[in-house]
Amino acid sequence: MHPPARKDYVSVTFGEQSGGKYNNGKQWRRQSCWRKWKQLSRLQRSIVLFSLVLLLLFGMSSYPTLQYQMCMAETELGGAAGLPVPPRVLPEPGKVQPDTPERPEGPELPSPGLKKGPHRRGPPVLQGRQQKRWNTWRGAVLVVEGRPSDGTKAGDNKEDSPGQPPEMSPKEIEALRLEAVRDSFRHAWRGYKEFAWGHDELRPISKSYGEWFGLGLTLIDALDTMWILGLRDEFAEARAWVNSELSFNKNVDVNLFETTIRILGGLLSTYHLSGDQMFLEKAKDIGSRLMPAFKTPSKIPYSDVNIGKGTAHPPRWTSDSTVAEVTTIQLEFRELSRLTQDPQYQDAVGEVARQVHQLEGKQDGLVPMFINTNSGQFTHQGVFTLGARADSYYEYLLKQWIQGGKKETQFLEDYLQAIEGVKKNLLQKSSPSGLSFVGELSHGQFSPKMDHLVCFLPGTLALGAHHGLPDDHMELARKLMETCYQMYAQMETGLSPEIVHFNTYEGSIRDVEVKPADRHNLLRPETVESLFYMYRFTKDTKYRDWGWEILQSFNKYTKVPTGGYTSISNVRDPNYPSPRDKMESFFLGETLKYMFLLFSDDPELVDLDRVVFNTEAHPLPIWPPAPQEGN
Ligand code: DMJ
Repeated sequence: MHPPARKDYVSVTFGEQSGGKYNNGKQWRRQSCWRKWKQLSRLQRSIVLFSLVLLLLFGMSSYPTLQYQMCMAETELGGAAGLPVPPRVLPEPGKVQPDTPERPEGPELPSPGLKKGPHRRGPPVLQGRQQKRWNTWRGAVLVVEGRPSDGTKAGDNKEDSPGQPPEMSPKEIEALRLEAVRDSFRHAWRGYKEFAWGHDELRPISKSYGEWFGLGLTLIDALDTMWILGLRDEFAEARAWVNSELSFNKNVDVNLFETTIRILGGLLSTYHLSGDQMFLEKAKDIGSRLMPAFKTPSKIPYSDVNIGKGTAHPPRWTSDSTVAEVTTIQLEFRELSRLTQDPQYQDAVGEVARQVHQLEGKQDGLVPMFINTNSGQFTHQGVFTLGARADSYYEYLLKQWIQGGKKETQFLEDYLQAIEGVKKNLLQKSSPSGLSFVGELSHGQFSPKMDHLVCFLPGTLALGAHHGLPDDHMELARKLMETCYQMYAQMETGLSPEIVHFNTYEGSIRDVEVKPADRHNLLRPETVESLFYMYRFTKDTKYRDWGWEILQSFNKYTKVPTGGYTSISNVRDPNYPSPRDKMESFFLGETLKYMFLLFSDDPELVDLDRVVFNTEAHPLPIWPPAPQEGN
């Protein structure tokens, strides 16, 4: 009735094989494999399957890296795929970068006369491998139209013939560096536009995108940067997207803090810079959608809000919020109230600040890292840091005082007390070079650990000193700035890791240690931010030179030829810094903006007596005195 397919198959095939004929047909091979598989014991089969799964997982995890290498190979070989290439991250030093067509026509610019190498100011050699780093770095001169920017010919060995670079006027140096930042921005933007337009973050190696909130985070974070850099065409395109595509009426959970500092802050500052009402309307929309976060038993906000449903909740595993997160939304909500004449925003964040001001559990003005949304009390007490989870609490104490016209004295008092607390509890010197650093305290135990995030502090201290706070704040700022710079300069790539540990024991060989898990660089802004403030207030050009070095290191180790920049996993390996395939929105929102402002000598561009930057580098106005106060 029905042919016993399996039997026919077996009989025909085996008959031929047993008859001595050689059969290498596809069907035979398949069937033979199947027989062998059936003959295996259960254990053997499990081992084979397990190995296959392992192989698959390994293949998947190395996919972005492979793609990256192929992308590099294509670039280096002019598209000749298939040839073996070493796993370089960027084209050889001295080669024209693939984005050179974007460079404006014009005279070839000689080097700004940077002094490079260990003869630079600063402490003596801190890492055994520093010499190697400098040798590597020397090759990384910027190339314009096929010629390095220091006036040597491409390929010249500067070790053999150091030469004297032609002198440049300060104006020429400024122009060169500003254009270099614009180039970097354009390059990053090109990748975002091509592969991630309207999405949250560019994944430059896989030429795709990542979503966090699904709100075009990078585009919004970058709006005021484009305005400040004078990139009007790019700005116009982005504005059109915000106007016609951006909708906050979405069933999506967003983080209150991140959305406030990046999106609300970005829209408000862009409104102020451009005068375009559309940005204010969008700011009002997102601001009001974030308000459900404050409906908690204590009025300390939840971390997450669903901006479509109007509901809010803490993370799944706790009812705590992070102290930095609930105390770093004030500048933005206060400004929203001022602009809309609707006090609800300012009232909500003011209540949080009022409660934190009077809470028990601080040590010399230093705050713990967590706060409970039910009780309104600090939790996990006894641990103090100026890094992750507490950092911008201190920043916003000072900045709220400045924003409000220096009248809200409780912010100033808390800030001054906290800086004394830092000096007393967290400030130490490294060995052997005596770098001042800010460590952490855990139940009375000091840890010499410092996050890169702490490098906001020199800039904030300098800003306070500019606004009349004690001179010793500026002294501390100078010392910490040096340390933050060394966190870059002492690494083989010239880029800082996420976290360092300082040696404090006399007789240590080096000052800085980096644990394997801490070797990543996420293109963070804090050091460049502080360099900007330090240069503004001291006019010491070494801060600009340090920023210039850092920009070149970003270009050398994180720039992806097909567009965009990537976070890396290993700042200690200049041969393969392990790209992570992600460009954080703050690279455009903050890092490149502060870099540009560092190099610009136009005090009008951002006047620090009239604006205050939010923690995501979005400038907001310092409130003018009310009319009756002015009289
Ligand atoms: C940014 O989102 C902000 O600067 C924030 O205050 C800290 N983290 C990132 C940048 O590192």
